[in-house]
Amino acid sequence: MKKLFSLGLAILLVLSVVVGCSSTNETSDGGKKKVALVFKNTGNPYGERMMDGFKEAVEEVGGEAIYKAPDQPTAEAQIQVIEELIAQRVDAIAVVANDYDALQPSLNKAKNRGIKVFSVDSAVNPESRLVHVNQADPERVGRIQIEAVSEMIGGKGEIAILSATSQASNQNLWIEWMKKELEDPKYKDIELVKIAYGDDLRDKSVSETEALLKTYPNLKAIIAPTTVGIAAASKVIQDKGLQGKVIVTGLGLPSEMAEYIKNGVSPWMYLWNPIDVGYLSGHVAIALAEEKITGKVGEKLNAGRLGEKEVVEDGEGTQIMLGDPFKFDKENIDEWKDVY
Ligand code: RAM
Repeated sequence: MKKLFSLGLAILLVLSVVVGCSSTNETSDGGKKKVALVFKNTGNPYGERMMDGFKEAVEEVGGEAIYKAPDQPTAEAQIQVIEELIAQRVDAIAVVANDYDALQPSLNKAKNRGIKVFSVDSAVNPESRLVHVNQADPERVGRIQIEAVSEMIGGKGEIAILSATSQASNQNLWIEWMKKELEDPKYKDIELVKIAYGDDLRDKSVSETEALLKTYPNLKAIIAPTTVGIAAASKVIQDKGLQGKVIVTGLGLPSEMAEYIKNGVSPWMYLWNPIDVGYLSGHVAIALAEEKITGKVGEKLNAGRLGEKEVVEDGEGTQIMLGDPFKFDKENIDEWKDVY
């Protein structure tokens, strides 16, 4: 009896050690927490910089970071990637969504298997996510691009938008706010003639820009709220010697835009730090996987070098906000072009 008792005690001791090991950044089988970032598509340096930050944060707290992106920026392609991650039994999935609603069945499947799912940069609907990691206030992002373009063209003339895909939820939300800003009578002489979609593919963004120039010979400016689009549009304008005639602005990576900011193809543009967007989501992924947060309003997490971050309201859902969009112009572009 005494022997049996001490055997039981020994088993209990071993068990408590195993459970103890699993309390930080490790799964119940003793491995590290595996968390994945799913970007829109391959070949976009913005996504690569996001992954740099994601990996940095996840490794800082002892987890394992996985980066995935389909070849094409479609919901179908992302669903396939999510299915693979479910089979791999990852602990959390952060998705930069190619569609607001279409990922819901596969994200819910992941949720039902105990995987913590959330969106970052480009949101999914609140039913499909625990929280959204937002780079900046969408209203501000939309409105400043219209304010900028108006100043650049003297408040008068035809403008066009060159976006990413027609389903991209981040670009679509920013465009909604651009249209709202345009309703102000002070923009009565500005006409938005077309919204074109370059699908965040370099070649398609180039050919869509060329088509805009051909169809609208009086075009005064192109707003591209996508890093791929703004670089492609700027290249076309420069190659055709149209700088000063057709202005380009929007959201761009300093590393890809420095040349065009300096030579005036794009007088100025905006963005946030994509490394920090990834870094914040890495911390969110681990905090969710460890059940330190659940995505409810008022919860706080330690986001490493970004300090403490709080879950706040976002319409029907919740979000964690990174900060404000940043303006890049001739004065400061050199400081940033080697950073991202
Ligand atoms: C592209 C992507 C990304 C967006 C940036 C501004 O790289 O569409 O989702 O946030 O542009």
